[in-house]
Amino acid sequence: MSFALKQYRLPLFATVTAMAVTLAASCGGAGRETEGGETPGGDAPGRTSFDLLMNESAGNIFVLDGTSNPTLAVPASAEITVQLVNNGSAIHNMRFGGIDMKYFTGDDAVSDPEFIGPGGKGVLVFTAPGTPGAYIYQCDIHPTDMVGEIKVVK
Ligand SMILES: [Cu+2]
Repeated sequence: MSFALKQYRLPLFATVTAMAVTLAASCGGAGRETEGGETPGGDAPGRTSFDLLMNESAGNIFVLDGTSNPTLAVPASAEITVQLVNNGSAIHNMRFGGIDMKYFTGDDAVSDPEFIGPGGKGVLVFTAPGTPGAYIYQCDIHPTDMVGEIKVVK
C-alpha cells in the first residue's frame, strides 16, 4: 500500500532537513571583532566594551581574544557593555556580582537574555563600581568553571 509508505517517508525527510538546519546554525555567529587597544605590560587602562565567547573549548569557559576567563579591566564608574556570543553547545550566561561581590543580590547585573542558548547572543550592561578593586563575574550555570574578575582601575 503506497499510502503507508508515504506516511513513513515524510517524517524521515523532516528529520534530515532538521539536522541540516541545526548544522548550518552551529557554524555561524562566532565572529570576532577587534576593538580598543590594551597597553602591553603594566596596568591596562580599562575598556568600556568587550566581546566574549562562551563555549566548552577548555571545559566551560569565557574567552576574550583567546584568553580564558579573562580579567576585564574597566574604568571606575563607567558604563560597561559586554557582548556575549555563545558558540558552544551548552546554555551559558554572565552575571556581575556587583559592589558587594555576592551573587544573587540586588546590585547584580545579569546578561540579557538571562540565559543564552547555543548559537545565541546576549549583552551584559553594568555600571562599574566607583572604587578601584577586584570584583567578580560568573556564569550561573557553571559557577565553578566560568568565573573571572572585573578589575576596576582609576
Ligand atoms: Cu556557562
